[in-house]
Amino acid sequence: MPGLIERYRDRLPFSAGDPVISLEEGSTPLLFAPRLSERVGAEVHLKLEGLNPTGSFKDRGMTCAVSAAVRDGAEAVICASTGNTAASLAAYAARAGIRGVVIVPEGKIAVGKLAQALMYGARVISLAGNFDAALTLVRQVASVHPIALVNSVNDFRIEGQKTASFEIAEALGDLDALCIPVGNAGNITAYWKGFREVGLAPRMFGFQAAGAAPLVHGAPVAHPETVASAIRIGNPARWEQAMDAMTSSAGGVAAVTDAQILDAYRFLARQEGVFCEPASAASVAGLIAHGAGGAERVVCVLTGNGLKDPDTALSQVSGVVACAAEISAIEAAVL
Ligand code: AN7
Repeated sequence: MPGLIERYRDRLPFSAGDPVISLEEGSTPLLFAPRLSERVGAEVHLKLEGLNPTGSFKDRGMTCAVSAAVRDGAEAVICASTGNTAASLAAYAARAGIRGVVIVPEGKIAVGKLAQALMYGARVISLAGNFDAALTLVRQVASVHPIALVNSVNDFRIEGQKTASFEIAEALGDLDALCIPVGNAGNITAYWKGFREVGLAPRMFGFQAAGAAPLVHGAPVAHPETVASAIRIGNPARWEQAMDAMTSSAGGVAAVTDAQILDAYRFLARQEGVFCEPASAASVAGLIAHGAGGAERVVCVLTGNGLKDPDTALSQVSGVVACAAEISAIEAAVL
């Protein structure tokens, strides 16, 4: 499949001769979830964004943001990140042949994401502060130096990410509700824009981790905490737009506890064969805990791949079975 810019150029801010930096992102599966559907009493589909080239939905936005940066002559791109934006930026910067710089909160990014950012060759800066502090600082740096800021405050990110709604519309025709995790609130903003552009208006339900739920409280959270490190964000940049998406679609925002997130995380792996990362499971945790306003057909966005965070996965399972290299021991272990 061609990448997003090629597929949807007529609905994206790119012209025919513009450079395209792509890893053939998008075109991700929309998988029916029979057991989850039975559990919540609705027809539930999972948008598997973890199957993008770097394992998260960020690639949709990054192909657009980096292509635009290259078009505009940028020699470097920068972001603050809880991990996935960093991995994606690093990959697209490598592909473009420009410098990538990422600022991540010290000790709070999943190990797979860190490995990605480093392998793709970005400069990885570990900040003694959280995501919100990192975002404030990169905005300052990008405002005075010729470095393109590619966090979701960059409108090209929203443009790219809205294409997931186009794909859902193509696959289903229509849907009643969308459940999505909310961190910095770029993705819910993008999905709503995409749905509006194809004439759909599903109810938008955003879910935040209970320890990092500023939209639920109506006030920034100074010290956000959650096992879902990707959405450990206390002051979302797209706050108003996220609230607008939820209110104008008659959806809503609610919190899910870490225990609820981890329950959904295990359920998806064991009952549906889908391994997503903890932040992604917040969409399903929210659907299970709060419902989707009686919607019949629901899409849950699974934003990132489970392989990104092996530490959390291993904390949720019993260990491997040790065994001597003898047939009787093997039989005892297997049977
Ligand atoms: C797996 O990488 O903010 O509400 O810096 O990685 O658009 O922020 C990640 C966010 C959900 C929330 N699921 O999306 C980053 C970053 C996963 C994520 C979100 C993120 P937004």
